[in-house]
Amino acid sequence: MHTSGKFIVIEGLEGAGKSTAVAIITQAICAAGYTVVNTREPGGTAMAEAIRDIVKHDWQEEKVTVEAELLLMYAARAQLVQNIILPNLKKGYWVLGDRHDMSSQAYQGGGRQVDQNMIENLRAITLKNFRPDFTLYMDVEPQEGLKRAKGRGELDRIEQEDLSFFERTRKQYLFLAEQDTNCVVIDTMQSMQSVHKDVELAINQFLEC
Ligand code: T5A
Repeated sequence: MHTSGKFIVIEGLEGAGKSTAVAIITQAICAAGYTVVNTREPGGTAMAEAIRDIVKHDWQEEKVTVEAELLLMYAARAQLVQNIILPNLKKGYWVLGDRHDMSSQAYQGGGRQVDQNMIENLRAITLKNFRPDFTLYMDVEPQEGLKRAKGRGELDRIEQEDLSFFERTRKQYLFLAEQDTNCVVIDTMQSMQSVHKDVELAINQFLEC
């Protein structure tokens, strides 16, 4: 599939500092003279935002099952990729995603221990050969990430999972990051100032390529 803009993705556990990274990268891309479109997953279209609400808070009194969660993540991704990401890339804009497919591989594949073949099949149906041009994985120890997330307010449905869920998710993130030559890992256990510097360095190196 031919696109002329670039698709950059920020990944990481809750409290990893993705919002800060998004702000730094948006600024760097704009400074390089490109138009940036920001997206988030699940979400980013009217329907995908409704799905976000369900996966973050359950549906009224009805619990979201593991299978429904997986399918909803991909339904939201299909809406966002077809309606927002691809049309903007075709216009030559850069798209900066707060989460994308690596989140499903890590949370549903690692955290929920869903069979990888099942995820691969959904990925093939939804994305075909579409992949990010560059991914920044913001690595944080789960305990620290959850502490930061708690400091920000009430925890949502997924954030209330136990520590072992986030440990499995992080392990899978690290495994995926190591395999992906277009992915850079940022250590966010450092001070915010050091994280800021590392993010700037990574995006500037990508922009210089
Ligand atoms: N999900 C999503 C799936 O399970 N499968 C999928 O396929 C997809 C797409 C989405 C949820 O859905 C799940 C994953 C999630 O559980 P979300 O709101 O998009 O939810 O994601 P969250 O991770 O919950 O978003 P957060 O806002 O918690 O994470 P951020 O953006 O990484 O954290 P941020 O930047 O707001 O930072 C949190 C706090 O930490 C501080 C910040 O100032 C802030 O107060 N902080 C630091 N403090 C000290 N030192 C540092 N280095 C710091 N960096 C940040």
